[in-house]
Amino acid sequence: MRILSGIQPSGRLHVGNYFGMMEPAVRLQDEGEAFYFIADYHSLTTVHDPEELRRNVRDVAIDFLACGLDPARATFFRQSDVPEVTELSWLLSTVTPMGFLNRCHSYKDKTDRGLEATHGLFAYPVLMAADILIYDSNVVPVGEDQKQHLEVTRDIATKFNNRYGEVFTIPEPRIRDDKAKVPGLDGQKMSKSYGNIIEIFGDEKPTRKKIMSIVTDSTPVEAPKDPGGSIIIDLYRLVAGAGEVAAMEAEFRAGGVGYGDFKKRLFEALWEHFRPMRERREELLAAPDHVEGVLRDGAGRARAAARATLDRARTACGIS
Ligand code: AQP
Repeated sequence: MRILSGIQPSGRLHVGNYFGMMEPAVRLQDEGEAFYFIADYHSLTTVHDPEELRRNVRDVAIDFLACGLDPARATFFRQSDVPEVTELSWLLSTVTPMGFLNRCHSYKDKTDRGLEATHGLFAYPVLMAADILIYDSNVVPVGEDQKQHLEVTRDIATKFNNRYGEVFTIPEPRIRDDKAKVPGLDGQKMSKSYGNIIEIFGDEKPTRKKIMSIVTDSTPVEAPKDPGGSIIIDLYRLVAGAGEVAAMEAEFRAGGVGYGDFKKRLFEALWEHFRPMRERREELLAAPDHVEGVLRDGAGRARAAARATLDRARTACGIS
């Protein structure tokens, strides 16, 4: 089984990225042949400062390795080290009806939020389809927000196969039931562009401050509180055991404890959860050559796999 997933170097990684994609990706390393990449071509739609992009790529590499990506088991690489993917993206674009892209809500969401309406942003799902199909991927672990793009990938692959023969494997999304849409500080999906993120590797004081700023209602300390739909409980569930969550829910219902105390407990649990990863990250920060070597090795392996699929696609459509 081939597993594929990518992450954009468009800023600091957050708790939503971790539980939606990185943690399942790390777990899947043991179940098949995993290919994980840093989507730097994609992030050009939002990051326009070359120095910032280079820094983000390095940070994402270190952070993903710190979170458990094992380069001995998974192929880890920069998207742009496999330029074959851009050629495949063009081949796929020639079978992609405009309707497939017009129905993607992420383009509209992003342009509504002020992002420039470029062709790259509009055609993003085609490059994403190439990313997935070029590695003959069977399974793609992603958060809920990527579900529609996965459907587009499947539709594009089917279109190409119908026109030119069975060239591509049709991939399946792997979306977690419980952690596919991690809420941010304001209750919307945790997202860099909403300014509501908790960084995985933020410093202690600002992280604590952010958690203390989680939006709650104004129920007084002594009054019972509704645990259903509480952002605090939803985040606590990611890092606490079932017993601890049940205990916090019971305290919500009983009253007598303020939101501030629950937030402190949430901070402690989150901080502890990421402690071993923070320690590993410190080691990686001191070994930039090792990290660069991991990406270089990964690119070599990824490129060989990509070349084989691209050649198959070229031959199928008459480009030799
Ligand atoms: N809140 C989330 N809950 C669960 N999964 C999430 N992912 C992102 N946010 C959540 C998943 O993380 C993976 C990598 O995401 P990306 O690099 O494509 O970035 P993104 O989805 O664009 O993340 P942001 O923060 O929401 O960025 P902006 O604001 O730029 O759009 C994906 O699998 C994604 O599902």
